[in-house]
Amino acid sequence: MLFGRNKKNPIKIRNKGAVEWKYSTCGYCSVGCSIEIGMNEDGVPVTTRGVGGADVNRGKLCIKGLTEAQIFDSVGRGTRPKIRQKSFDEWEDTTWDNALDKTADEFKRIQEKYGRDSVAIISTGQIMTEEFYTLGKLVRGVIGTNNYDGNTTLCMASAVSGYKRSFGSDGPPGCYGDFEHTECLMAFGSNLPEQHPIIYWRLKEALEKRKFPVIVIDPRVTMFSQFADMHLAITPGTDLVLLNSLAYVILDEGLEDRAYIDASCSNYEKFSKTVADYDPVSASKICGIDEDTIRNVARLYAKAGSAMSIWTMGINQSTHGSDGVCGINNLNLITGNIGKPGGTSLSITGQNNAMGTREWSSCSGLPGYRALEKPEHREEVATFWGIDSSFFPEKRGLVETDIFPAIETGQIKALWLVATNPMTSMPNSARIRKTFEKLEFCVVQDCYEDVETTQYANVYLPAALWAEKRGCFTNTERRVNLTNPVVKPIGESKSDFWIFTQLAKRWEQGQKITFPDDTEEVFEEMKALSKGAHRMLDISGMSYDLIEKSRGIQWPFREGQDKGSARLYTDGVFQHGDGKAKLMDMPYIENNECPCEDFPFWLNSGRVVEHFHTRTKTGKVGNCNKFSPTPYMEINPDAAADLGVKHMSYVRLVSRRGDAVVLVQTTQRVARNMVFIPMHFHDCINRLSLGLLDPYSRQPAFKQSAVRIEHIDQKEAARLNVEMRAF
Ligand SMILES: Nc1nc2c(c(=O)[nH]1)N[C@H]1C(S)=C(S)[C@@H](COP(=O)(O)OP(=O)(O)OC[C@H]3O[C@@H](n4cnc5c(=O)[nH]c(N)nc54)[C@H](O)[C@@H]3O)O[C@H]1N2
Ligand SMILES: Nc1nc2c(c(=O)[nH]1)N[C@H]1C(S)=C(S)[C@@H](COP(=O)(O)OP(=O)(O)OC[C@H]3O[C@@H](n4cnc5c(=O)[nH]c(N)nc54)[C@H](O)[C@@H]3O)O[C@H]1N2
Ligand code: SF4
Ligand SMILES: [Mo]
Repeated sequence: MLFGRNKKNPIKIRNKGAVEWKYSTCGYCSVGCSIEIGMNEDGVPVTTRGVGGADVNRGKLCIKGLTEAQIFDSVGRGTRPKIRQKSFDEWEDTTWDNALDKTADEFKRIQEKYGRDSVAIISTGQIMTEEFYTLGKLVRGVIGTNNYDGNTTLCMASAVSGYKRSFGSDGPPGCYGDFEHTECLMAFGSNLPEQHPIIYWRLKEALEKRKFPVIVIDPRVTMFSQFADMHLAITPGTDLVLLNSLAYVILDEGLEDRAYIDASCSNYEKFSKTVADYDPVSASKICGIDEDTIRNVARLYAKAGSAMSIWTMGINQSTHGSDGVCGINNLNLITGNIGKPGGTSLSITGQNNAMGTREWSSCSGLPGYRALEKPEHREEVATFWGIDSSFFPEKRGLVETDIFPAIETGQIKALWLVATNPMTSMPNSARIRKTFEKLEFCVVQDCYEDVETTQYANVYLPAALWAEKRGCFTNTERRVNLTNPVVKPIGESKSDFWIFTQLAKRWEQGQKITFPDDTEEVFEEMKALSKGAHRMLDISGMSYDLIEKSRGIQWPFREGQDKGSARLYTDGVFQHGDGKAKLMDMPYIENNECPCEDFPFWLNSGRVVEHFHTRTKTGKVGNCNKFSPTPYMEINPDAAADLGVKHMSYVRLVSRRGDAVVLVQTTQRVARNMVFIPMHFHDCINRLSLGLLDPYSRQPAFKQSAVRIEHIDQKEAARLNVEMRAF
């Protein structure tokens, strides 16, 4: 029976019975939304809402934030420490003492036998900043291995490296408020509406008040490109060529900001000589963007009163990732668009606390953007912690993508994973799986015990989830925000902070160094370490109370200041020794695994709005999982027709590394020579990916490899798909 529109029942939002709301920060992505968690009469989290007075999200949340209350007690949460003698033995529940004793004993045994660096530690971008700082203290100050890194090598390493090469330091110089001022925005390899929905909403709000051109550079027709004024469907891996060519046009037509270049930039001669080879006619042949468009975009950008660029994984995850970042920085430097309202080079970060690890974890050096390579920094931190500075290595050790090959060759024997799932997220999973088999000892510390890496773990440490603990996250725009514990950690699980401090006690040196009892004390310690006239990363004016009241504060925020700093480098002075930014001269060298006769399709990968990474969380939330419950591939309908492949049938994809069975989704989003697969599924995209490394950042080129498509018996495929998922 048909009802008239006005007779339809209105949508009813079920009353979830929240009687109290508790303040926190969303635990998923780097947008850093302030969130309130609704508790029912029994003190159980039942729902969430955005915080109206928070500058970041102004009351809004995306689908992940809106369903976040469902992940506290979802299936797969680890509630007890577990232990087993060999990887494939049965798990046994154990006590915390046992699990931690075993971990410390094995690390000590292995270090004694094979050397200090034979134990590797890989952490994350998803624990609290105070936890990062504490882990850094434990690793650098107590355990003493130099093979310590985070999953941020898969994510933000190219941005970090590019910022350092251009500006002399890491630290995104802009903020979301720049949308309100800019006259032209370019987005490179970023699908903002799906991956950073609330930043996108901020951009849309700005666009509703005042029109300015939005240009999206992405080989795929993303949601962002559909909303943009111009979409530049670039040939994968060639952004550097486009960027050099944009600079060519700007210099050739005299559109540069000469005064800014003279006052604030070095290396102009070499830079201008290199970009002189990238005239739009030659560049268009490589990057696939026609010469007129290159000229138009260059003029539009250079003539705008202020112009900004944002970028995410389409740039970072490439063999030219670091160069791409420098290319974006070059563009903004020669047009005088750094540190001014609406003029910036803003890397959109990934995980909720990818920034916190960059700042404080000591993964790439020492806390507070200090470097192992600088004797004065080693001395300063050693004195502060009360240890001998000779205990520190004099340069950074291996990063995640070099740690796995070092396990393969037997150089590393033990691995401790904190909040990361490389079995699913590293390229070439078959090789990673073999690598795990070579370990003598493996510890997995995760909120979920069903994470794939536990297959190879000897010890599993159940960690508390984000809002079961207290501490800070830093978001994309350098805003430090507070997370509060709204419930106790589930079962016997413990905060990562507790785990680190308890483990520290099991070393003699760990008893000598002070590890505070709670995270607020740790924050005070970090504040003290951040203070200094020339320190950019100064948080000395912050306190937990003030952070919560302000709904987040941007650093630098020095003692006595009444407002955080929206932008860096506003005075045109940079962190290189000469105070200048360096214009980088970077010729393009083609080294991608390009499509060929045997593997005729580009394999691109990325994300969808409803899932987060390896789905340990969103895979268990009904409203997220129902949109894409199984691995699938986007293919152009014409390419599908050529191959006789039908929409919603299964195919086998084959690369030089391995194969994967996926469901076909025909769509014009991808070109005829490209397929796209979401990264979220285990035993899928990364069975195929190559992941060549960027020479500076060592970040894998997840988005550029080659595959072929083969037919597969449909019943066999359905069976295989179930079996593969079940492993
Ligand atoms: N819903 C959701 N949101 C998330 C996450 C999530 O898992 N789910 N993860 C968070 C994290 S950690 C991260 S790092 C971010 C990632 O955020 P994004 O980088 O925006 O997401 P991706 O889909 O990985 O990649 C972005 C785009 O890069 C394009 N691309 C591929 N190759 C190239 C190229 O050569 N050049 C250019 N210009 N573009 C290219 C792809 O087609 C894709 O559309 O998202 C964060 N937010
Ligand atoms: N093909 C392809 N592969 C990719 C990418 C791509 O675009 N394409 N993107 C890459 C990028 S940008 C990223 S960031 C990585 C992400 O890769 P991973 O870091 O491996 O993925 P996650 O699923 O986020 O894993 C984080 C784990 O930490 C756990 N966890 C969450 N919070 C906490 C906590 O507070 N404490 C503890 N102890 N555990 C916690 C979660 O349950 C989860 O198991 O994937 C990379 N891999
Ligand atoms: S945009 Fe990011 S931080 Fe905001 S609610 Fe969504 S997942 Fe959470
Ligand atoms: Mo990421």
